[in-house]
Amino acid sequence: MTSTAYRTCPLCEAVCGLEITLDGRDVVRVRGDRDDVFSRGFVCPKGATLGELDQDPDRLTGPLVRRDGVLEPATWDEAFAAVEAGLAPHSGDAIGLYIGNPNAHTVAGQLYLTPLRKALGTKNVFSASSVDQLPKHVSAGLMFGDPVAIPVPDLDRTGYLLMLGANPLESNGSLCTAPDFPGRLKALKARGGRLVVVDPRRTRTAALADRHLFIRPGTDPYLLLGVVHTLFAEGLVVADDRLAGLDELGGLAFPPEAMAEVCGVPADEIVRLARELAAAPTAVVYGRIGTSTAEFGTLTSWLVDVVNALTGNLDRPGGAMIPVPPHGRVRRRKPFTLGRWRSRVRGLPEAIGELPVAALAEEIRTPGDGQIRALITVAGNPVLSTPDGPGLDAALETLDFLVSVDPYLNATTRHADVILPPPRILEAGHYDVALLGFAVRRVARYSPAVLERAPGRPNEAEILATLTMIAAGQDVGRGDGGVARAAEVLDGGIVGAALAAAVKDPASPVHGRNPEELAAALSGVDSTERRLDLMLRLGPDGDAFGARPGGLSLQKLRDTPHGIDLGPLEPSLDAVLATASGQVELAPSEILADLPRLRAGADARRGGFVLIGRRNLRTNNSWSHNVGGLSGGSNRCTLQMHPDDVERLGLQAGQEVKVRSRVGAVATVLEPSPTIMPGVVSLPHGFGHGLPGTRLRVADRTTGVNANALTDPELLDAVSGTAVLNGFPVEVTA
Ligand SMILES: Nc1nc2c(c(=O)[nH]1)N[C@H]1C(S)=C(S)[C@@H](COP(=O)(O)OP(=O)(O)OC[C@H]3O[C@@H](n4cnc5c(=O)[nH]c(N)nc54)[C@H](O)[C@@H]3O)O[C@H]1N2
Ligand SMILES: Nc1nc2c(c(=O)[nH]1)N[C@H]1C(S)=C(S)[C@@H](COP(=O)(O)OP(=O)(O)OC[C@H]3O[C@@H](n4cnc5c(=O)[nH]c(N)nc54)[C@H](O)[C@@H]3O)O[C@H]1N2
Ligand code: SF4
Ligand SMILES: [Mo]
Repeated sequence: MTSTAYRTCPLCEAVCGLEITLDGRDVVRVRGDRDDVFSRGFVCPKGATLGELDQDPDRLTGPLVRRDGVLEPATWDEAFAAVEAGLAPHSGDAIGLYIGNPNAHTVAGQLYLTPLRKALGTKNVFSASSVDQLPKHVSAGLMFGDPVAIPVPDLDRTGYLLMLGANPLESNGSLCTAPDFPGRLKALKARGGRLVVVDPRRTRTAALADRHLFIRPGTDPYLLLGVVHTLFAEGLVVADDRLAGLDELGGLAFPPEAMAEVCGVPADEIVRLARELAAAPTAVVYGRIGTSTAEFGTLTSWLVDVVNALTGNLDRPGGAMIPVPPHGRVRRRKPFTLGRWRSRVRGLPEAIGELPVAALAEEIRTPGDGQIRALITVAGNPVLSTPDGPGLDAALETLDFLVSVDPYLNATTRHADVILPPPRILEAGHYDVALLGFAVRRVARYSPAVLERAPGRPNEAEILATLTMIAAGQDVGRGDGGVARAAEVLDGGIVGAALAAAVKDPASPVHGRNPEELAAALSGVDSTERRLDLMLRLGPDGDAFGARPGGLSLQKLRDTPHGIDLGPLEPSLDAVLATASGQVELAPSEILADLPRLRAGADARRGGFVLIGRRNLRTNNSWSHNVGGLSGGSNRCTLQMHPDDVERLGLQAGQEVKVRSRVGAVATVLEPSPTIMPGVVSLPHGFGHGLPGTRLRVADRTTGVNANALTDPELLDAVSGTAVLNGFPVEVTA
């Protein structure tokens, strides 16, 4: 008997609605949900093969525990007992935590890692953010007071989009949740708007643009400083009394002519960009991975929003807007600060509660007080995804204890002493706690679990809640359903505290009501769902437990499987701003302090090759390669190089070349490509499977090398500690 289910795709930030046809527990077809209010039928190859991923026979069906050196199947009780024993000798900073990217796509990752971090009380928290968007958190934190108040381009209404270092036609977008990004860009052009793409490679997105400007990797801040200079020089700055620091910005001298020499974008083009941005009825600058995992990631992330603010496009329709998701934003009481603590070995600054992952290996390797001896990884594969992966690979082997919450036995988890696999994707409910905060429209959607779990199998929320209890030294009696009880105990406490605060808050729609009654009114199949219900009902669109009839609740979202459209983005800056001054800080001293490094860097970038990454529509970082439907065809892990460079070096298409950086070397196949700038080579990340002890039968057979054997843990964006994955020097030889 077949059945149909609707579920949000958890694989990338586009959060498409999927229509899933099942035969019993088998997925027989996945297509885009044409009635989905946000994605309207769009789907990409990854979403279309979600069934294959979900039913991958290599996904672990139960925990593994290492006994006499060998990972063996165990019961959940045995596995948690092994975790308890493995963590027991360690405390404080000796226990590290690594949080991977898929946590942005699960309810468990969003709601249960904060309690785990608190229970661990360690300074040694790391995540994929410091190989990704951390510079944007830091710039938003310093400018707006809140590191998650990240403005997104108002894609559907803007008249002019300047895009730097992003390739949404392959990635489907990031820090800009917009299902069918390609369609939205075409709509922009169809309504007479313009798209300008700045990228060292003529990507598919660049090919769609009205104009594509090649830029030398890592030099975007020079281009944007040239734009800022021009806006001031030509009197194009739009006054706004919410902006602080205009005088300091106006005093920075970065003339386009000098900037052009460094970044390779002609001075007249820089001036033209400034004039077009100022003249367009609405315009927005948007920068992503290529601007963030780069030498001056924070400076560039900051400049993107500086230009948006100076041209009057911050917080206005068609410009850059800070989304308020249906479950609301937590208003910060204290403005963001950077560097509340530092890493032990290199003294790198903390940001948003974590340290740069580029420091993880040395924190494991270097003896002394606070050395990491036990590590927890949750949905991460840092051996393939972070700088000097092979170095980290070796360091993990020296740990006393490693526990990984992960469905796969892969490059990272093969070192684990215990692996705790979450159940199938379709066995968990889904709500985009993180990504709706970056969405280009206000949308609400909940997908209940499609399939039931095997009895006794915990879901990921319960796994993380149990780890939290273990870390806190609390005994919830794990046997006999105690894993579920851990989540209930944790959630009960969180719900109780949230309601107690809400009823005391005169600004809350439930002010003065009885918190026990409200708690009893929450609905859901488990405590996780009740927590979501609470967030929705107290959110800006919520029913406020009856005070706002017709408002959102989890039940209302259950009743509307294709989602509820809440309309376009609305100005939100006044409600969101959390700086001490109450203004937008356009010239934070922590960021300006990096300008001398930028001025010095201008001379350093001459000669030799620099390497950049690239993404492909059929990959998802390091963990899509086990899906047969995505992995066939030609080798995608090639080194792209401009034909002139190929000829100059006397190399041949298809030959094996050696790529060497300061830290390592890989051998890969050369692919001449006119799409890439001379002097630049490109290698994708996420490959390098087939290490001993892994169980990824499809991925282990694919060709491809670990690009992070080349990336250098010493090369960081100085302000945020984010790794330089784009634009670092390499040597290429036959
Ligand atoms: N298919 C697919 N989709 C994905 C992923 C995936 O692995 N595969 N990963 C997901 C994740 S985790 C993320 S964070 C997003 C990322 O989403 P995007 O930011 O769109 O990522 P990329 O496609 O890597 O695009 C980055 C672009 O920056 C360019 N670039 C490199 N260096 C520079 C530079 O110095 N300056 C400028 N201006 N450009 C530069 C590159 O040539 C590339 O075209 O994608 C998500 N979506
Ligand atoms: N050279 C280079 N390196 C890069 C990048 C680059 O552009 N160039 N991009 C960087 C970016 S943007 C990112 S986000 C990082 C990603 O870095 P990571 O998050 O460390 O790595 P992923 O490859 O996304 O691995 C995800 C892991 O989560 C597991 N997993 C999948 N779904 C679930 C789930 O539901 N629950 C749990 N518990 N586990 C799950 C997978 O099996 C896999 O082990 O890589 C970064 N690395
Ligand atoms: S674009 Fe992203 S969210 Fe949409 S189907 Fe593809 S992987 Fe899933
Ligand atoms: Mo990412």
